[in-house]
Amino acid sequence: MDPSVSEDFRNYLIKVRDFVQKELDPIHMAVEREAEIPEDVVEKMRRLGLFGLSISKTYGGLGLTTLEEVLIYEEITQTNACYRSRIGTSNGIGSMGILYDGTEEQRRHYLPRVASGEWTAAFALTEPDAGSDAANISTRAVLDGDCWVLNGTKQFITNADTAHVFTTIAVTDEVKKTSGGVTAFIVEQGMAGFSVGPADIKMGFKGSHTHELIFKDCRVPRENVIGGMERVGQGFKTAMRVLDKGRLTIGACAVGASQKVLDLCVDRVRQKLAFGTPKADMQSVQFALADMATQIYAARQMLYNTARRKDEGQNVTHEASMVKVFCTEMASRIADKAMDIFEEDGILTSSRIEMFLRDVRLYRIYEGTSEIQRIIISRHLLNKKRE
Ligand code: COS
Repeated sequence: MDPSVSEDFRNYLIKVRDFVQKELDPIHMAVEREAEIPEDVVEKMRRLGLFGLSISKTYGGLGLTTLEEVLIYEEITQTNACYRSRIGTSNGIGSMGILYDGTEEQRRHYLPRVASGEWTAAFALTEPDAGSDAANISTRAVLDGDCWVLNGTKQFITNADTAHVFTTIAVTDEVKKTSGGVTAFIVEQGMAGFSVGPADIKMGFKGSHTHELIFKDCRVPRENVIGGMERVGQGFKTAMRVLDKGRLTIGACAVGASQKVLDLCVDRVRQKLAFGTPKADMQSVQFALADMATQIYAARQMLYNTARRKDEGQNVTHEASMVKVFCTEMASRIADKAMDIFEEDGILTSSRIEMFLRDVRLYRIYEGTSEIQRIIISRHLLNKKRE
């Protein structure tokens, strides 16, 4: 345990670990099969405060530091990845824009409800033709009297079916684009002209639902611009700040999943015989485990160090990208190696390896692909912006 965390937090982490082992893990296969987290389990997550990890105490959350938050996510991702998705998207990218840049009135209205889990928040940036190239979104918002009128389509929006609040990014000035022409709005479920499409059918993350969002002359009150009318045009920066934090937490998810896969491999090679002796006695297996553990150790150190630096108020944009690319690519390598160690049994659902192999693949894509992270890192090195 990191020495800088408080006694209170240590006790909370132990409670979360216990909850993961006793409540979440035993049903991880049912959640996968049914593609749904049972509502009574979501209710227990609410009671444990998991929907308010990153929301300040002033607004009803736990107000954890970034380091504390990544420690919690490391625990929760040692089982089915969709549990983290349910809570992490809501009190992460879904509501962070309101916490960072919202008006005091917006914070007081939305954040306590998100922190308690009464309302779920979602983040609507990605579009069918603009995922990585966030500057090229085509959802438009035009001011008409007291409302902004939104038109466009968003895609792959996590928790859209349960969300009440959508941090929605739209273009408000075609010329200025990312430099003053993109605005962040709070769209609420039920607003006229707003609808949620059918659930996507995916290869992994089955218990976490993504949907298309459709805005057809959707009228959003002026007061729903995040930060108020004086922040019209500043929404790209809000989205990028939110993603800086999000990318760190995805790094934590990748480390948590990798640790679990390593633990499963260690158990496996102790029990499984090959050539008449436990596989654990084979040097090739020992070296594979050693390499996995070494990579996880390195990933964890860069994750914690970046989280600490963020907590100190430093700009960690390119370090967060390094964390995301390193940790998530590591998780894929480790899950793939685990498949070698488990051999044919690895493809059985009961091994859990096949689920991790499918799920960790998404970590390399959402909240910015590995290629996007490399663009951010190399731009920092070369100090060069897009022409
Ligand atoms: N924090 C605050 N502001 C930021 C920022 C950050 N991390 N990154 C960029 N900005 C600001 C810049 O300073 C710039 O402001 P000025 O014009 O006032 O100088 C503005 O935003 C535009 O920045 P930039 O020119 O770097 O934007 P680009 O269009 O070149 O795009 C990338 C930058 C590629 C990094 C961005 O499009 C991106 O992150 N894409 C991936 C999106 C993503 O993760 N999608 C997944 C969806 S969420 S599941």
